[in-house]
Amino acid sequence: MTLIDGKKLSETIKQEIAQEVEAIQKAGGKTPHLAAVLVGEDPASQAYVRSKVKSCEQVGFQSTLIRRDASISEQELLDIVTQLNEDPSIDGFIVQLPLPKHIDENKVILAIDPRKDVDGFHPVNFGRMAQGLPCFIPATPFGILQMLERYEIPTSGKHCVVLGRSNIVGTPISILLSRKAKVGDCTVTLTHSRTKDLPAEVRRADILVAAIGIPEFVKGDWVKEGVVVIDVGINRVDDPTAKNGYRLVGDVDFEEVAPKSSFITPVPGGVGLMTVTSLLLNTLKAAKKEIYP
Ligand code: L34
Repeated sequence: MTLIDGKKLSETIKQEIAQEVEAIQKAGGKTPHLAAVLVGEDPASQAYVRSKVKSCEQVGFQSTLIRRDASISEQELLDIVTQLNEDPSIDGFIVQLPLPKHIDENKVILAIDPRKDVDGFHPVNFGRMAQGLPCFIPATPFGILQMLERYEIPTSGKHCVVLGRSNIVGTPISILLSRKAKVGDCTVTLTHSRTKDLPAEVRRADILVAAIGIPEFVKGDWVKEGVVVIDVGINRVDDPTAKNGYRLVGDVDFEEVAPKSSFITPVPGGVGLMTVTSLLLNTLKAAKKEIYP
C-alpha cells in the first residue's frame, strides 16, 4: 500500500509555482493576483480560505480577501462580483461555497467572468471541460488528476467508480477521467444516493473516487484487492480526546480499506491540500492568459 502524500506533492507544486512567479517578475511581468470572497463565519470555510491566502503568500502571489457578514444581500454580493470582474489588477477570484440560504449560488457563479473563474464553476468553463477545450478545471478534480499523474498511476482502460454527483467534484471528475487524455481513458460509473447495491458497484472499481460527504461510508468489504482510493471527504466528527473537540475523517473507512489498497489518499493531508494548490495553478494560468488569450 502506498500513501498518496498530498502534503508533499502540494509543497513540490508550490515550489514550482514560486519559481515561475520569480521568472515572471524578473521578466518585468505582473505578479499573479487572486481574490477570495468569504461570506459568513462557517469555521470550515474560514479555515479553507485562510489556507488559500497563506498559500498565495508562499508562492509569491498577491492576494485579496473580501469578507462579508452572512446577512449580505444577493445584490450586494453580485455587485462585488461585478467589481472583481472589472478590476484589471485581479487575475482570478473565487466566491467560497456554501453561501447563506437566501443567496442563489447559481446566480452568483453565472455572474463571474469565465476568464477570471479560477474555480472552474461557470458553465462556460464546465462546458469547455466536457468538450475537452482549454478551460479552468475545478480545483478538487484538478488536484485528483495531478495525484494520479505524479504517482504514475495507470488510468487507461481502468474501471473508475465515482461516489457522488456534485457539480464541483463527482460530475466533473467523471467527465475528466472518461476523456481521451494522458490521465483519462477510464470506463466510469457515476454512483449516487439512488444507486442500487452501492457496495456491488464499488467492488468493480480499479479506481474509487469517494465524494459523498458521509464519514467512513466505504467499508473494507466494499473494495477489491489492489484498488486505488481517492478520498475526497472532509468530515468533522466529534472526538472528546481531540484538542478542538473533533477530528477529520474521509468518506472511506481508512483502517479497513487501506490494507486492501494499492494507493490511498489520507484525510487530512490528501485531496484537500491539492485543492488549494490547484487553485494556485489555475490563478497562474489566468495571469498568463493561457486559457483565454
Ligand atoms: N468556491 N468553494 C469554492 N471553491 C472551492 O474549491 C471550495 N472547496 C470546497 C468547499 N467550498 C469551496 C474548498 O476549497 C472544499 N475545499 C477545501 C479546501 C481546502 C481543504 C479542504 C477542502 C483543506 O485544506 N483540507 C485540509 C484540512 C483542513 C482542516 O484542517 O480543516 C486537509 O488536509 O485535507
